[in-house]
Amino acid sequence: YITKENKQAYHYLRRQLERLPRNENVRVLVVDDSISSRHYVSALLTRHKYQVLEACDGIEALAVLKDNPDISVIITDNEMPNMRGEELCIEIRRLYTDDDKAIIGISGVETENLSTRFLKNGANDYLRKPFNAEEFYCRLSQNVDMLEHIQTIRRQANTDYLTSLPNRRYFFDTVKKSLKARHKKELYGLIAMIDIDHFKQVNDKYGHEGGDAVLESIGQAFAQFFPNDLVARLGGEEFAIYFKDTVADHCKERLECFREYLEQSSNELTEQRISFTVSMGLAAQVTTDIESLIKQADERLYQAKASGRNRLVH
Ligand code: GH3
Ligand code: MG
Ligand code: MG
Ligand code: MG
Ligand code: MG
Repeated sequence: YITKENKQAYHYLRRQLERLPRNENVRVLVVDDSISSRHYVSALLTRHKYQVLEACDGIEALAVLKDNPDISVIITDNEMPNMRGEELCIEIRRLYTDDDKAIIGISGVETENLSTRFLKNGANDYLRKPFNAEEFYCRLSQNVDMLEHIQTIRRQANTDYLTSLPNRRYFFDTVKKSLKARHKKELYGLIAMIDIDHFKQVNDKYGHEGGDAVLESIGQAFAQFFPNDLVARLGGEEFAIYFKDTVADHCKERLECFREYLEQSSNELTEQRISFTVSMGLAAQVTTDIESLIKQADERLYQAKASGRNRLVH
């Protein structure tokens, strides 16, 4: 018959089974100088389908991390030659953001306050050897869940919900960094501002859903025409492109090509076959100041509007 305990065990096992397919995408690095402990932990991980990498000390661990940036969890012993696990934690936290990797410390030798030191140095969790396999799986999957939640929230914070394009926040953060690098090499920063023409009329004629469909479809068209550049929805029906590695002349041609494509075929993008055009302003400056580039692009966009719309001013 079903007791409370075996009901809990049943639910636990079901949850673990549901996790197995997901675990296949989780890479775990096991760091331990003892071959037998390392293999024991690796075997536990493999049994639950995690992808396992191994290192015999902190130095090797840092090299493996460098070669495999997608490792998300590090399980480390403490007593090891060259570098102790608690020191490895400090190094990992210095090199990688704490929402990128989780660290679980393990040790059989419980020196004073070791668990506290591990946690203070940036570990997320600590297990004492010998440990219980179920507890190990629970702590590991909780840490993986936490990383995934943070990544989801970060992705959502940087993405426009309607078009799935990067949003204003992501655009400004990324472009500011990139402008610094381009400025050092004395290269132009290039930004285009794009605004849909008479978009209010689209909403008036086709309703808000029609307007939304246009925004979604232009988002996809942007992604196709400018796959290697940063295209963002800055707000409303206004978009910006930051050109990563190119010269002003190429940008002009490609923007012109995009404008022509919309003029001729925008109606193919939506079910309601809504035609629309865009106006664009392109700015080019050797600068680290994103505001000044945006201002120039905006002024040129305004000129494009004032001189009849459906055109690029550069
Ligand atoms: P112009 O050619 O001068 O740019 O004219 P316009 O009508 O495009 O510009 P205006 O700034 O007057 O109007 C922009 C409109 O975009 C008003 C607003 O209701 C609409 N809009 C902004 N965001 C959204 C959205 O997310 N969905 C929909 N459907 N409409 C939006
Ligand atoms: Mg050891
Ligand atoms: Mg507009
Ligand atoms: Mg307007
Ligand atoms: Mg506008």
